[in-house]
Amino acid sequence: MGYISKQEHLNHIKIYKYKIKEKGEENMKEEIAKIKENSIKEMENCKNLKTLDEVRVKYLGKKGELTSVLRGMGKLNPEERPIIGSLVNEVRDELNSLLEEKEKELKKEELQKKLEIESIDVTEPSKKIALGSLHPITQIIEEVEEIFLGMGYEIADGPEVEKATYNFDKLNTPPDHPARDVQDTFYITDDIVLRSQTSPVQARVMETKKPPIKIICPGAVYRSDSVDATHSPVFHQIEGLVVDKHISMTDLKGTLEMFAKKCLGENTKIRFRPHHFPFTEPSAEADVSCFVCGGKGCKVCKGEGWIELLGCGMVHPNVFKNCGIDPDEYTGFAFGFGVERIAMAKFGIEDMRLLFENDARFLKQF
Ligand code: 2NM
Repeated sequence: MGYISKQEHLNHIKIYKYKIKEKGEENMKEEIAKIKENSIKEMENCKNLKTLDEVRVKYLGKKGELTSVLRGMGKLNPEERPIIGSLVNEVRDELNSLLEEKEKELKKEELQKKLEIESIDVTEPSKKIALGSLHPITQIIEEVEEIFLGMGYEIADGPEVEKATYNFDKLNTPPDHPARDVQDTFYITDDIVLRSQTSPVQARVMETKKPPIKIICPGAVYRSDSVDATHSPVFHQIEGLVVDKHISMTDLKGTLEMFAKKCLGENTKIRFRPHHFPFTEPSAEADVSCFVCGGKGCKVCKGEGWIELLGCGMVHPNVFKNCGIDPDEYTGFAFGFGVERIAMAKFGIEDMRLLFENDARFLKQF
C-alpha cells in the first residue's frame, strides 16, 4: 500500500461510511423484499409440517434471515432505522400469518391421510388362529367314554397316589403276589404306591355306592418298567365295572363285542381266551379281528389276523366281600385295557415313546 497522510486516511473512511449509509436503506428494502419473496415461495412448496418448520427457522428464527436484517440495522442512519424496523415487523407479521395458514392446511392434509390409512376395512378377512389338537391318547379316551356313556355308564376317577390296600389287598392280590414286588410297582412308603391299575377307583366306588354300578375309570397308571418301543413307566388304562343282580358272562361278552364294533368298526369280530387275574374268576383275554387287514394277516397284527385287545372276567367274590358287597346277592364283570396300545394300533404308531415326547410335528398328524 502507498503512503497516505492521516487526514487523507480519515477522509477515505468517512467517504466509505457515507457510501454505505447512502445506499443502506435501499439495499435493505431490496433485501427484505427478496427475503419475503423467497420465503413465500418456499412456504408454498412445503409438503409437510417438518419442512414448514424448517422454513420458519430459516427466515424468522433467532439466526434467521429476517432477524439478521434487524441486527444489521446498526449500520443505518438513525432516521432510517424506524423505517426499516417497521418494514421488517410488517413482513414478519405477514410471514407469520402465512405460516399459520399453511400450517393449518398441512395439518388438515395430514389428518386426512392418517384417516385414510387408519380406516378399518370391516370386510377384510380376519387373521387365522392356529388351533391345536387333542393328544391321540386323549382322543382315544374321549372316544371310549362316548361309547360307554351311550350304554349308560358313568365315568369315575380317583387318586394316582393310592393306598396299597386299594391297589392290591381289596382286589384279592395278596402280599406275596409278584405284582407287589418293588421291581414292578413304585412305592412311596410301605403302604402307599403309585397305582398300577385304575381298579382301586372301582374298589372305592363299590365301597361307597350300592349296586347297580356301571362305571368306566380312565387314567394314568404306573409300573416300574424301562422305556422301550412298547413300554413306559407311566401309561393310561381304561377299566370298566358292572355290578348288579344276575350279571353273567354273556353280559360281559355282549358288552365287549358292542364296544369292539363301535370302537374299531362294525365288521370287527371278538374272541375270548382263558386267562388268569387275581381279581376275576373266571378270567379271559379278548382278541379282535385285525381292523387293518380284516383277519388275513398284516404288519399290524404280525400275521396273526387277531390283535390282543383287553383283559376281563367275572368279579371275584373276595373282591366283593372286601368292598362291602354281598357276593350271594350280586355278581359283576370287569375289564381293562391299555390306551397307548389301542392308540398305536389305531393310528399306526410303531414306537410308544412318540406319544410321550410331545413333539408338535408328530402330534399335528392326528
Ligand atoms: C383287567 C382285567 C380283568 C378289573 C377288575 C376290577 C375290579 F375292581 F372289579 F376288581 N377292575 N378291573 C379287571 C379285570 C381289569 O385289566 C386288564
